[in-house]
Amino acid sequence: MKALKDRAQTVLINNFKDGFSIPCAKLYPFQWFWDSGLIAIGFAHFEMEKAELEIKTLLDAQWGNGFIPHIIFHTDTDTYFPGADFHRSDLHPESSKKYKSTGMTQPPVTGFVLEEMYRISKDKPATLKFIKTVIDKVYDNHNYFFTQRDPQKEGLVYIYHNWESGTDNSPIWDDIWDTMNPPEYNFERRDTTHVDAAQRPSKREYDHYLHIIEIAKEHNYSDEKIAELSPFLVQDPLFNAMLIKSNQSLINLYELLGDHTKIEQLQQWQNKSIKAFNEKLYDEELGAYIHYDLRNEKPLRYLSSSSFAPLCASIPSEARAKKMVEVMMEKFGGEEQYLCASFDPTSERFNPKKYWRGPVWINLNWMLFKGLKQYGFTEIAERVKQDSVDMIDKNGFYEYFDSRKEMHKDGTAGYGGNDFSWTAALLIDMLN
Ligand code: 2M8
Repeated sequence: MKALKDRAQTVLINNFKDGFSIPCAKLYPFQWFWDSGLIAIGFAHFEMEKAELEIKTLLDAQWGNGFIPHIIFHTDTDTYFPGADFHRSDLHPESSKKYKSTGMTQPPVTGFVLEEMYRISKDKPATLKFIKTVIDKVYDNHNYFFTQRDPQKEGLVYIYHNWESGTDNSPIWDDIWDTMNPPEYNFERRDTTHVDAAQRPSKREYDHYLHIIEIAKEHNYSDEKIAELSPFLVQDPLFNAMLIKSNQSLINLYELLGDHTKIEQLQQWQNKSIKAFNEKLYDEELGAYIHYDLRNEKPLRYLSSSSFAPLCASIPSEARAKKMVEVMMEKFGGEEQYLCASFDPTSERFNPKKYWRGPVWINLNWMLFKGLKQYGFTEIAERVKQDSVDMIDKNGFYEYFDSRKEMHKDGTAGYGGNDFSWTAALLIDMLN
C-alpha cells in the first residue's frame, strides 16, 4: 500500500500549480470548486501548507454576495471548452474583479473539508488558527445558498445547471432534456481531444448545457431571474447533503473556536434543511433519496450513487439507513460489480463506460465509505474502500472506472482523465 500512497502523492504534487490544483492535466486545466476541497483533504495528510493554500486561493475568488464559482480560470490555456470568454462572470455585478470564473457553483464541500483538515492535522492549534482566517467566508457562502437559492423557503437549495451537480451527464437529467429544445450550437469541443468521445457526453447534451448558460447570461446571472426562468432547476440530494454536512462542520468548528455569533443561525438552517430533506427527497418505494425537478414540480425517481450520499451527512434515521444499504447492496452491490456504480446498474439507462451514467467515481465512494462507517456498516464500508483500492491498483489513478469486475482483467478499465487529483487525494485519506 505504501507504493500506492506514494504514487498518489506524486499525482497531487504534479497537479499542484501556482497556489491551486488542477483536477487533471489538459482535460481540466483550472481550479474547480469541489475538486479543490477534496484535494485539500489529500494534501492535509502530507503537506498541510498546500492544503491551506488550496482553500485560501479558492476563497479568494469568492464573489461579493458569498457565491463561490465552480471554475476559476487562473490561466489562459485553451485546452478546455467552454472557457472564461464563454462564461463571462463579469456580467454579474458582484463577481470577483480579480479572477475570471464561471457563473455557476458546485457541491459546497468547503465546510466539511475544513473539519477534515482539523481531524487530520498533527498541529491542531496551527490548523485552527488557519481555519479562523477563512471560516467566515464559508459561512457567507452558506448564507448565499440559504437566502438566494431557496425561492420557496423550504430549506432545500436548487441547482440551475447539471454542471452544478458535479454529476454532469447523469441519466437523471435526460428527463429534463426532454422538456427542452435548445438550438444546435456551433462550437469546438476540447474534452474529446483528450478522452475517447464514447466516455464523454454527446454533442446534443452539450447544446443543452450551453443553452442554460446563455439564458443565465442574458440575465447577468441574477439568482432571481434564474429561479424564474431556467429550464433546469433541481433540488439535488448530493448537493444538499454536502451543504448540510458542511453546515454541521461549521457549527462544530465555531464551537471549537469559541465563537458563538453564528451558531444559532447555522442551527436553524440545519434543522429546517434536514427536516425538508427527509420529507421531500426520500422515496419510500425506492428506499433511498431522489432528485426533485423544481421547474416542472415532479420527483425524478431514479437511483444513483447520489441517492446514498446523504448517509455521510447523517441525514437518514437508523431505520432508513438500513433500508438504503439493503437497496444499495441489492442493486449496486452484486458480486460481479464494484461498489458503487454512479447510476442504477439494473436500469436501461445504465452505461458502465460513460462518465456519470454508470462508472464508479472515487469521490462518491469516499462519501459512502464515511457514511457507512458512521452508521456502523463497517464491513460494507471496508468493501467500498477495498473496491476503490483494487480499481486504482489495477488501472491507475483514473477519473472513473468500469463498475463491472470482469472488465478489470487487463488494466484498461479506468476511463476519462488519468493521474486524476481527487482519486489520488481520497485514496490517501481512505488508506490512513
Ligand atoms: C467534470 O465536469 C466538468 C464541468 O464542470 C466537465 O466535464 O467539463 C465533473 O466530473 C465535475 O464533477 C468535476 O468537478 C470536473 C473536474 O473534475 O469534471
